[in-house]
Amino acid sequence: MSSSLKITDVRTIVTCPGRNFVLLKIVTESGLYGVGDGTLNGRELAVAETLREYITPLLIGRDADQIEDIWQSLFRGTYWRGGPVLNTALAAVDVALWDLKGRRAGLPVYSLLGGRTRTGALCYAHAAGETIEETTDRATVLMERGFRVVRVQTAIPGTSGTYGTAAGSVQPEDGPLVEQFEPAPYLRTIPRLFDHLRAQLGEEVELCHDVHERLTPIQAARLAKELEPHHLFFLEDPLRPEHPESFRLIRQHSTTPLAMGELFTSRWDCLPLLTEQLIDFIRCDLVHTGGITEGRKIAAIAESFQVQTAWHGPPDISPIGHAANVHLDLATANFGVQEWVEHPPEVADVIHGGPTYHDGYLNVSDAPGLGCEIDEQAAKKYPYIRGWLPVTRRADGSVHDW
Ligand code: EZ4
Ligand code: CO
Repeated sequence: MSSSLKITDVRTIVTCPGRNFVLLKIVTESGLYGVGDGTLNGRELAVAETLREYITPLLIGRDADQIEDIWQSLFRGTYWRGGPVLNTALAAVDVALWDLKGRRAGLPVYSLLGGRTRTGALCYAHAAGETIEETTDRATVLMERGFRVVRVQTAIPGTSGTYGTAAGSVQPEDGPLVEQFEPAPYLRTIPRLFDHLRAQLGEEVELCHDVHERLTPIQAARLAKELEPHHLFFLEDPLRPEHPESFRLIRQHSTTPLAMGELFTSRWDCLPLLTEQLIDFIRCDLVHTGGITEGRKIAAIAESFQVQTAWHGPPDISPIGHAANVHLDLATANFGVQEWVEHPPEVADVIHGGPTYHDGYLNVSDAPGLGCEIDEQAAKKYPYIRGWLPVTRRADGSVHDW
């Protein structure tokens, strides 16, 4: 190993510039370094402790060139493998090593992954409202900004704090916000939302909707069937992730394209949905699925079955995670679309760089690596604040999927 590639320092940086991020910096003997993202919303310190206590000692002295071997040794070699905490920590290391390799080569990561297959990554943003009219107005604003694809969510009358609407996105410090869900009003409202959107916005704009794993198979089949005339770009995460065979039931009833994956943490979670062609878009979160190394393998399996990628791109992963998404998007033949959310302005104090939006598409610069830098001094100005994801209950008080 050339001494310049010997890992001598691994720094886990926990910071809250408007929201919590867990960032990683891997430094080699020569000062060459790479940056990664290990943010797991609401479980940030579990990942940070895994990185500090269990992973850093295994990285010191290793050859930073050997991304695949380090990946295998942290996943299989440590016996306990998988799950969101361990695979988010693994992703932080993986993404930092790809960044480091790019800086060493003087090439952007997309170039190391095979080079551009497209001029930009088609992206979508979120339009959410307390009423169908408000959702439609917000979608119109996004279309005026150039978005060709828009995710639409609306509050459900008679329930409180519907997923994805404004109130549902806050992260209170003092305990989880409780949201309410009832399938009957939800299943009545969403087709009305799409009736209204198509009447107001026309047929050209591509529309998505995130069910957030809240339906049973037959309920999801009904929704997908009723939405068929509105030609969705995709219906996202209709079912819980535990039993992929349930997607067969939706497929038997509808041609509405389906997307799934943000709760998956490995290629094996995706496999039955891909090999049986039960979905049309695989949308794992690279930051929770072992990083670019695992993401490109998932994309390659998906390509064999004509499934496209739509990597999860929420505000709770940092611009470094978003940059990893877009580098892979640009190099992936079967890329479909990229979810995109703008961060609060303080984020740019701590993390410089990241993807840029222009006229419906995301892009990255040709800077070596991912094109992101962490300002470690600025990160200290924003200490960690414990935050909670919401929980959802039915009208009778029983727990439901958020
Ligand atoms: O629930 O990122 O498509 N995006 C989503 C997000 C996820 C959160 C979980 O941390 O569904 O809102
Ligand atoms: Co989602």
